[in-house]
Amino acid sequence: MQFDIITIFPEYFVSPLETAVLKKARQKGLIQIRVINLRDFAFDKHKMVDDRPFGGGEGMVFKPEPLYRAIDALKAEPPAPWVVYLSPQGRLLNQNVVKELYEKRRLVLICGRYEGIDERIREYCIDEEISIGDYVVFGGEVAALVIVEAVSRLVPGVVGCKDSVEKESFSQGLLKYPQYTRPREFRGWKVPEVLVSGDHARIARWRRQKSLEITLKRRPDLLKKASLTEEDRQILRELGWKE
Ligand code: 9D3
Repeated sequence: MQFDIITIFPEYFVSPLETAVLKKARQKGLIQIRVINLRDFAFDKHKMVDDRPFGGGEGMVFKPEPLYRAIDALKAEPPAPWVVYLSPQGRLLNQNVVKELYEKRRLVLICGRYEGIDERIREYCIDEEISIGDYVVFGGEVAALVIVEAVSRLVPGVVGCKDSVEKESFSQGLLKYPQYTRPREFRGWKVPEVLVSGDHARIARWRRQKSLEITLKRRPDLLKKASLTEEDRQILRELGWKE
């Protein structure tokens, strides 16, 4: 999997890309990540990447020329990339979108700042626009990192155990059951007896029950798409679930 990130703040990416799982995945050659400084494609004396909006108004807009050159240089290298612009106007990211992006195999991620980019770049150079959620951040950099992490996890070998990618939250459609570790009693707070019973079938039933309870309480919307057995449905109905 290959990622090319276009940004005016390349330093922002230094430690995240050199830490923990991403660092390992890059060392192993499972993912390739390049951070491209947009200013390197600004050829004027002051390396200007932004300008005032035509028609007036607050803020600055990314000029078309540096962005065009940066994208064009990346598109010239095979294989053809999928070009994503991170913006609050984009399609909402979720695990299905993450899977689609993974299937592209090569992504160019453009981080916006200020009031956005010249509309002609959006119209002629970008394949899709993505938002990471309905809240406001300073720019596209944090969104690019979210995509790099979420997509990299799908690359075989990046996450230690294949099971943990497939079984977890959202993949299976339910939230996770509660976990406990030693000590069995902490400040008088005890670990549920079932978990230390050694009865693996009972533990599995308890965990499924807790997953269903927590999902119903916090994210009932997820239940519509979750793969539920008739026994799951019965448990949920007893908890007050209205299908
Ligand atoms: C003050 C400008 N706002 C007026 C409508 C719009 C605005 C533009 C750019 C607000 C924030 C930003 C910076 N954010 C991003 O570039 C961004 C983002 C986000 O803020 N939320 C969720 N996903 C994303 S992806 C890129």
